[in-house]
Amino acid sequence: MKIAIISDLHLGYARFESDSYIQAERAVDDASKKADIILCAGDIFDIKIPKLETLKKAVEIFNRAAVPVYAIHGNHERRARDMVNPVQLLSAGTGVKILHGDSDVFEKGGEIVQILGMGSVPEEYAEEALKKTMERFGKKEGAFSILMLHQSIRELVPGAKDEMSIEFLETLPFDLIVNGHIHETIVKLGGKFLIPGSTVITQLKKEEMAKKGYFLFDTKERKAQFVEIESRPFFYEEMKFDKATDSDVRERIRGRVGEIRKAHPDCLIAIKVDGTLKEGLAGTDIRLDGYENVFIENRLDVESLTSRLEKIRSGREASLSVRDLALRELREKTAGKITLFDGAELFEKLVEGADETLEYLEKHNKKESK
Ligand SMILES: [Mn+2]
Repeated sequence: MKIAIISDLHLGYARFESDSYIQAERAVDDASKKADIILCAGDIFDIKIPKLETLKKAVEIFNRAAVPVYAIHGNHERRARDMVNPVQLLSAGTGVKILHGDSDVFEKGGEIVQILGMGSVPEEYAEEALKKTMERFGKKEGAFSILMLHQSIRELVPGAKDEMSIEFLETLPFDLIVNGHIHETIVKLGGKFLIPGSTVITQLKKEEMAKKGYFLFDTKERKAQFVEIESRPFFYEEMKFDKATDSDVRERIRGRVGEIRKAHPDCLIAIKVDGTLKEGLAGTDIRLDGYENVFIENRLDVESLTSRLEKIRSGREASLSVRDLALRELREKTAGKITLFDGAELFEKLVEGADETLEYLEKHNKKESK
């Protein structure tokens, strides 16, 4: 039997809304031609309460599926126990079957597969919830058993602690475990644990340059094949600058965007700009807007921001007040630039009052003209 595993369609994802529909439709259409059943591992919708237009699109896409579809809800669709989530609504309007804490059996040509699903639960309860679900699960003799989840995985997500672990999953009595949530394509446990990744770009991260698609698992061969779907090309670039000006940055971006666009006119581009700017320029001074489908992460000037924070910290250690810190900063900034008066002194006089300020300036003016 052939089983298609699709995940994280994120229908209605606002930034790339039409991509979310088109690419999900391609995955479901293609899978329904090649597979006997389709498993949808959560985050079919991008938000808990989608627009009616998104729901309509979802119904249209899943009504085209020529084979049974089994789904669970993801964290993007998870709602309180007595509330309706959008996957339930989709299920009511199509043939999609929901398997939250529940299993179902599908039989074809004498071969039986049994699928147990558990929709997204808070990560810290995931292993417990799955153990409870397993207690209720009546495993069918002779069936090829599949577990479908939508959870984060300790070994795969940096900084994860309380998440479900692959080590734990390995101990479970399933022939295949499929998972959503993680938007990258991942294969573990010698091909027994599969994460197809999302069908649409959502994070604009370097890893998302990888092709989008779904898994097609063959129960006879016990092997999965990743089936690519046509998706909008995505490029991730990093640019490093050293004492750059506004136009240095903008020209380099324009040049590179032009190059990429020549071969891929409608692609998405993410650029991380990093490094230092010419003295006096702050990262926020650089105008980086005005490009369509180019997403720029501006990390310019971070060094000086770090050193500024360092200054505040060392000032705090010397137990200077915020006012003293500001005055010290002002004195340093104006040093050598203003000769007529001392910047910090003038500030103090301004705080005292207009008369005091004028008196101060007059005094210094006389000194200067001498
Ligand atoms: Mn997701």
